[in-house]
Amino acid sequence: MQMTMRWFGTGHDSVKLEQIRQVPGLTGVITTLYNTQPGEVWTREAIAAIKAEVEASGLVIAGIESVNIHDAIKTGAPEREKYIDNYITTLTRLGEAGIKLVCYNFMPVFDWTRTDLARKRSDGSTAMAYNQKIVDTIDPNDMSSAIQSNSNGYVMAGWEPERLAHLKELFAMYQDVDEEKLFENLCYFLKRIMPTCDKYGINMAIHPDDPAWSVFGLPRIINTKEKLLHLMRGVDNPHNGVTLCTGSLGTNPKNDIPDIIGSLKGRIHFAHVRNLRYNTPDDFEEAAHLSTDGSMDMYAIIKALYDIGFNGPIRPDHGRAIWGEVGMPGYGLYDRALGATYLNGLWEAVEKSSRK
Ligand code: DNO
Repeated sequence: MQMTMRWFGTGHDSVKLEQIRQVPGLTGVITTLYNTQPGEVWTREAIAAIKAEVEASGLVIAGIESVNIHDAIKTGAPEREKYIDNYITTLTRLGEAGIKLVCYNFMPVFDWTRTDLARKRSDGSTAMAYNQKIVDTIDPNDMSSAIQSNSNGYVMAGWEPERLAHLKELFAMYQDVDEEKLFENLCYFLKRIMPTCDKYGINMAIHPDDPAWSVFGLPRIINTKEKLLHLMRGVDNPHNGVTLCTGSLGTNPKNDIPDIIGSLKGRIHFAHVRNLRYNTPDDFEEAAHLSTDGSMDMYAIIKALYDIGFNGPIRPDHGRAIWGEVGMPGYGLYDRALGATYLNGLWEAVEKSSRK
């Protein structure tokens, strides 16, 4: 595996490449062109510029998170052809630049959802949290503005104000899209882009729904082992793969993550590894990466990845805000650096004990 950290780009992130470079064992970043909108073609110049900036710091771009998918593709609207062509052009340019991993999601309207970006924990840190009872009563517009105004001045990935200013229209677009239709549209999109992925060796890695169930009545299709395998079979090409996100799949305690990993050999192209704590069936909060701080067995997760021969990029995921750091919620340096170090330690232990 290759240990990496997400970096949003100069001007969009409180963390600097030089700081990331000093985290032991960290060799790459996962980034994006944060100023682009879903559906837009990425320019060769912008790709070359961010690549040069990352490489000048001694790191590499290990993958893109995300090249976002336009809602016309998700809803199967007639304009999807144009947007799929644009996506193919972006993939071609990334492939030409030697970038071979693209993380994306197929969640309607919202990407990940949290009801609290800074819930106080007993150790004085703050972490992001989710409460279903709040989601059941809140207006989606209010949630969107709460996220935007509580993010310490950063634009949270997936909550871009330009797109969410049109929430009403977005919801209307999905009126006739059920889970089956959404799945068909996803397969249609993947089948159209696979020849380009084959040509450049690009691994597409779908990010699971977060949380792993439908919110605000919108369909969601990537949240259990069965659904992941259904998609792997639906477009049976090794470049159609998964971002194994423990914090997303793990929101549903019925998802056995080591078992899911074992069932996806050869199709996990990227791993987001973090822990969370279930408080009640309706409520969870993000924990430190350490197994005993949350509800997941991180050793079993790393061992399962090792056992299937996972060799792609891995990154610590959302961290708590600790030691007074103020950054984008979930994406400060300190707790993610602790997370990377812990995951590296688990990996070394699993690797050495498996060799015997
Ligand atoms: C949240 C992230 C997601 C993820 C996208 C991938 O912090 O895990 O926003 O990047 O779903 O497209």
